[in-house]
Amino acid sequence: MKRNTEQDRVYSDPREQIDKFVFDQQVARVFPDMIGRSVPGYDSVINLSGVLAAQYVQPDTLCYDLGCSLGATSLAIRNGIRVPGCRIIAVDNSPAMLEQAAKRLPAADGATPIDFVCADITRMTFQNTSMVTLNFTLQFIPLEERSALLQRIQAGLRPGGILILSEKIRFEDPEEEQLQIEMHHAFKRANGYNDLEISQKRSALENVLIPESLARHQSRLKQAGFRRADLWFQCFNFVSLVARK
Ligand code: GEK
Repeated sequence: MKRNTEQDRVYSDPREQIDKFVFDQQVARVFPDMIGRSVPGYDSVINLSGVLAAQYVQPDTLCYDLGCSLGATSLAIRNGIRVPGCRIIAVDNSPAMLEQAAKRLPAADGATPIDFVCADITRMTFQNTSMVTLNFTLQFIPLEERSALLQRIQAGLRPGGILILSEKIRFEDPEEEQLQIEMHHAFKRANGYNDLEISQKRSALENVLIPESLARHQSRLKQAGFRRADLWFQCFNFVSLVARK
């Protein structure tokens, strides 16, 4: 998706009190700029989701893009799909995000349709799907709801179907954790964020974005019934896994 949006300056002015981070209009307006400058490897993960769609999406199935924000992953999947009869269900519970998504979606006659749905993904069931994406979304779901969500996704997948799970992770080794955070902050500074913006955003995300270790993700995916869950991408403390039914 093109980054022809306003620049993210949400945390640039000093705040007396930092409220919890929410996906409101202010964030939705600058979202492509915000996520591109904050998540190392974001563009690669999104574009490669399209490559995986070309490989694994099966004819006459649904693809679910969960926590779709402005629809970047949905667009990559639509560009990637090579088989007929598919639909993409793009879900987010932020009306502000979906409003921006609708404004930006380029028309593509004849291509796989994308339905934007405003819903809480922890309250959904999934059916007849060959590809599900959770690109940087599970990290915002309460810890106690994560297993049940993954089990429902697994249940809705057809044999051979995949889940792409992309997340910020934490590391068990305290020194590695520190070094990865240091490198992530260097990435943000290189993209124009200053130390005040970095620290205010970090406070706002405390207990809102809850990262877990790679091992924890892999064991939960196995418990949810996935045959395997393999790492296919890592950049600093951001990873993507492909889990297979
Ligand atoms: C991208 N995947 O550009 N139900 C539905 N949506 C939710 C829920 C929920 N319970 N909780 C959070 N969200 C996108 C980027 S952003 C990642 C995903 C980030 C939504 C939330 O509204 C937001 O749009 C998205 O999950 C997370 O490829 O901002 O770091």
